[in-house]
Amino acid sequence: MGVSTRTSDHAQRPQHRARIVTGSVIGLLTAGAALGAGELTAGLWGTSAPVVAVGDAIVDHSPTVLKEFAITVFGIYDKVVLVCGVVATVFLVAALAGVVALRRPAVGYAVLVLFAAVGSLAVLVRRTGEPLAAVPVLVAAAAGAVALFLLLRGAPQPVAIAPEPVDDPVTTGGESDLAAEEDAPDKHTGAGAPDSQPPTEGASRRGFLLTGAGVLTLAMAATAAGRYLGAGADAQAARASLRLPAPAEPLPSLPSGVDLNVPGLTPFTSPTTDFYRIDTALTVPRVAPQEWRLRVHGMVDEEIELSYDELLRRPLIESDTTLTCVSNEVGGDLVDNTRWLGVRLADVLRRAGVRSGADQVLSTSTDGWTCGTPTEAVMDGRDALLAIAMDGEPLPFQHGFPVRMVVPGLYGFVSATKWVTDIKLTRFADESAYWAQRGWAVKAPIKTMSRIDVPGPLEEVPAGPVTLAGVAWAQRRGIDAVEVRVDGGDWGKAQLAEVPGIDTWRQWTRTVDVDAGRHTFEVRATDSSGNAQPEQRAEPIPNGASGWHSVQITAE
Ligand SMILES: Nc1nc2c(c(=O)[nH]1)N[C@H]1C(S)=C(S)[C@@H](COP(=O)(O)O)O[C@H]1N2
Ligand SMILES: [Mo]
Repeated sequence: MGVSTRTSDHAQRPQHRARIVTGSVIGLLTAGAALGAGELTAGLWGTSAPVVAVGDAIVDHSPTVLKEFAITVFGIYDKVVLVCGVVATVFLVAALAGVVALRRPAVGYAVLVLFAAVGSLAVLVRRTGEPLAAVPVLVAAAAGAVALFLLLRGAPQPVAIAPEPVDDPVTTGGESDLAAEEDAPDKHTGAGAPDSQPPTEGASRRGFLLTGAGVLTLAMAATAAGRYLGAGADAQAARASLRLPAPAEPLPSLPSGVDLNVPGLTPFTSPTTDFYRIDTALTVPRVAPQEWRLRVHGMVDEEIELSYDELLRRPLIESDTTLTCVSNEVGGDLVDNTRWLGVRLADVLRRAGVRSGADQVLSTSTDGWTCGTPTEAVMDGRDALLAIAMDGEPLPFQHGFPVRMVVPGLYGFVSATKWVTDIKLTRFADESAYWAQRGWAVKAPIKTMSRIDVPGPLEEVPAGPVTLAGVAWAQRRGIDAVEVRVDGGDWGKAQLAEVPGIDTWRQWTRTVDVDAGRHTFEVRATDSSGNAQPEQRAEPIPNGASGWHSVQITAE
């Protein structure tokens, strides 16, 4: 009797420790699964991750002195420290709850419910009237419950180590806890236990480890994916709540005659949702303005760094500029026009002080794409912008939010860096940009070009008068004339729409008479420097397509 009691004391100590370890692991993994699921759902949902929401709620409801204290002590890392504190608390409570849950699972689930309640409260006090914002918290709790269930089911059952007469109690008690535990299975089953035996503790431990590893992997993957997606959530929220400052130099509203109102003709101002998009980005970068910085360096007198707020405090100007892609084929639609709002890049460069000889403005986007623009083009007085808005709205993410470059007169690949964060003054002789390295031109001014929008290719029209209409562009020079001809006949001048300046495309229209049958219409433009658009065809590579656009139609 006395011996048996003593032996079970020895045996219970390792058991006790094993239970604490197992229980803590279960608790930590459950918390990991819950937080991971919360991060992922928040990332997909576009709201704050549960821990961040709790952190925000704490910030909102803590006294100013405390906030100031945190900022003084932790500086810009105060938010990080706070979130880490929340996470540490969750894990600590979870570890304790896990130990208890091993014996009383209900306690584990109750703690999850408690977390869900606290988390939901934290989200909802901030986002009143948005009950769905609590979804990530609820999903987190549900994932935690599933993980807890699986882990508890797979947990090695603490096996009572019954004293066996042959055992020397001193040896058993003297062994390390780990060794005593490790030995336990053999004592019950012996080596090479037949498969028909109920699962041994060794088997159940392996199962538990597998379950644990699975939960851990999923939790980490979910956290990573959620973080990745969620990075956009901040940016999205910031963009949505952005108030655009008024321009220091507003433009008058567009002349009423910019649109000729011919059905089917491309509108003068491209709706932003239809604006062509060209870039190398697999996923659209979502940069939060509060995180955005522009570094200006290289061949400058003084390197500078600008925050988004600093940029917005500089005088903003408006500019009507038509953007064109060098890959645009004759007749293609990789060209669009809008009114941009931004800061003059020349002003920013002048502040840094451009050194002589720096003939290239090499700009880089957050995703590492580079673009080389002649310094001259930026400094010569044209509306070379660090743009923040188009058509009265903050740039959409896919068009470069929060800041992009726009330089009239140059194809986009040498001028229009989206998500721009770095500008280096350098020499064309020393460094080359992304597309220049890939066989495209180093310098690429936009060629004079015209396009027929109406009638469309192979359209059938009634014989008699047919209205032709389209757009023409020659940014920096302006369109002086557009001519059309039918079936290679005489060129006839088209009527031109009004334009606000020389950097936009210009609508044109002309009515011609056609007999029944097939006809070919051709168009050509002349810019204000007197250059007529050449007939000779050129491929887009290396410096832009050329040639006359034509359409064939049938008149009946
Ligand atoms: N970061 C980045 N900016 C970029 C590009 C790119 O690939 N990455 N492509 C350029 C090209 S080739 C063009 S034509 C314009 C197109 O701008 P949009 O997509 O806003 O129309 O963006 C330019 N800016
Ligand atoms: Mo382009």
